[in-house]
Parts: sequence; structure tokens; C-alpha cells
Amino acid sequence: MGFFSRLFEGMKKTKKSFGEKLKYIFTGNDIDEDFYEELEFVLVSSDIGVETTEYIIDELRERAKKNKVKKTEDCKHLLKEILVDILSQNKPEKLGSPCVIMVLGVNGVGKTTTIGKLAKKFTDEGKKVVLAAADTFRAAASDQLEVWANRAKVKVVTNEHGVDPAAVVYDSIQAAKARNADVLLIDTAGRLHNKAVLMEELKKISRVVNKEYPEAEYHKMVIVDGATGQNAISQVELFNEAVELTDVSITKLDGTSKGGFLISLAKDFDLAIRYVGVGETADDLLDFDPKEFVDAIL
Ligand SMILES: Nc1nc2c(ncn2[C@@H]2O[C@H](COP(=O)(O)OP(=O)(O)O)[C@@H](O)[C@H]2O)c(=O)[nH]1
Ligand SMILES: [Mg+2]
Repeated sequence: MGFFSRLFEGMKKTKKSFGEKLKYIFTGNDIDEDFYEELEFVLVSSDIGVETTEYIIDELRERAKKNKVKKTEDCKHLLKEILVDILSQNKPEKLGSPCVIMVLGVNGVGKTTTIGKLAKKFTDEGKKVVLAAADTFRAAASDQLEVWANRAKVKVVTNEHGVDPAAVVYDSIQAAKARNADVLLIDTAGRLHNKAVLMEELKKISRVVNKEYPEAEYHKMVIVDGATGQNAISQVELFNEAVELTDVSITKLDGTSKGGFLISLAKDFDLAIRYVGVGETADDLLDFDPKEFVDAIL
């Protein structure tokens, strides 16, 4: 199944998805103020933030005028264009080698699963991969990562529960160098005793990477759960403050999705939108494609 159909399967499960709500406003009627008001309402209630919605509406007014569009149904492709433009602002560059991807995000968003999927993807591409189990807070976290590592037949660096995660990262960098690895994927904790402690821990990991592995291209990729909605934005803000994120990936777009927040995320943050998770197995990871994403939600 292609990107579109897999996303679409997920979106279908969402009764009041973005596209469904929009269906009722792109009619054969003439464009008037009511149309813009209704559209504004739908966008905001689809987890596209207020500011981004205002930007989209202004842009749509302008493009409709320029293209001499009179009927609302003819506005749909203009709206799609605007959304694709927003989502295309920060196209991910091809990954260099060696590179480090530190994966961050709150508990349960799919960090460990995404790393497992990436381990398989990169191995299939012929890359040498090392994993670092730097979530030493949850006892079962490194076991879970080991299962993925065994499946993909890649090296995983672990340590005992409770050990300083920065020490695990230090060891994993030595392992990556010794093996001439192309990619080092770092799994991190999503929850600690409190937020400030977690953020300090992530900063410390980052310092270790910068100091010990300056030759590696360093990505700090936050994971957001597609079902979270606008809340995802404040999560990204939090991690961004701590470590200056570079990339974002979105999981669970096969389920009930509120993917609309991705539009505000793309507008407000300088992040490359890299991958999309559409299931729980190793192959359920896709490269993000702005046009296909917009086609799936609209
Ligand atoms: N349906 C679906 N489930 C996912 C996806 N990614 C992760 N999960 C599930 O979400 C749950 C939490 O994932 P996990 O990787 O442990 O999250 P972490 O706490 O961020 O490491 C697990 O049950 C995963 O199987 C996805 O793209 N689609
Ligand atoms: Mg985990």
C-alpha cells in the first residue's frame, strides 16, 4: 500500500476528520464572507492553530483574487497548494555519514518503535547502524530496544537501569566509531521525576555528542503522536527550548488522526518533517511527503 492509501485508511477512522468537515463548505456557491468564516472555524477545530489559520485565510483570499476564482469548490485546490507550500518550507536533506539522530519526545509517542523501524530501514539501505539505549529510566525500555536491534541485526549499547544515560551515549559513540557506523540512533526517556530533570539530562546527552563526535552530522528529532492535536505543539516547544531541535517525525497516522497540527508545526518551527509512522511493525515507516499528506487529509 502506498503512502496515500495507508494514511487514508487511518484518516477514514477519524469520523470528523479535516477533509470530512471541509467537504461541506466547498460547494458550488459563490465565495463570500460566510465561506471564509466557516473555513476558519474548520481549520481551527482541526488543530491548525489560530495564527496559522489566519495566515491560511489571508493567503487564500489573495490567491483566489489573483486567480479570479469565484466558486468555493474552485478554492479547494488553492487551499491544498497553500498547505503544501507550508509543509514544504523545510525539506529534509539526505542524511550524511556518519550521523547521529537523537530521538526525543514524551512517553508513549513512539520513540523506541520509530528507532526500531529506522534500524531496519537504514540496514536495508546498506548502512551500518548502532543503537544507544539512553532511556535508562524505564526498566523495560532497553529490553524493548534490544528486541528491535536483534530483528534488524544491529549493535545496541545498553547499560543497567538507572545508569547515567549520558554514559550510555558516550559508550555508544565509541562503539559507532569503532565500527565505522553510518548512523547512531539514540533512544531517550520521555519521562523522569520532573520535566526540568529530563531537560537537563537531554542537554547533557547533547553535550556529550557535540564533544565526543563532532565529525558526525547531528540531528535532534522530536517525535509527536498524530492523535495528540495542538498539545503536540507545546511538547515540541519544550524540547526545542532544551536542545534546539532539527527534525520532527509524526507517528500513529494510521489511527485516529488529528494531523492538522502538523501544519502549524511546519509554520512555526524551523524543523525538517522527516518520517511518518503508520503502524506498529518495522515496515510501517514512510518518508514524509507534503503533497501526499495534503491529499490524504483533504
Ligand atoms: N498504530 C501505531 N502504533 C504505534 C506507532 N508508533 C508506535 N506505536 C505504538 O505506540 C506505543 C508506544 O510506543 P513506544 O515506541 O514504546 O513509545 P516511546 O515511549 O516513545 O518509546 C507502542 O504500543 C507502539 O507499538 C504507529 O506509527 N502506529
Ligand atoms: Mg521508549
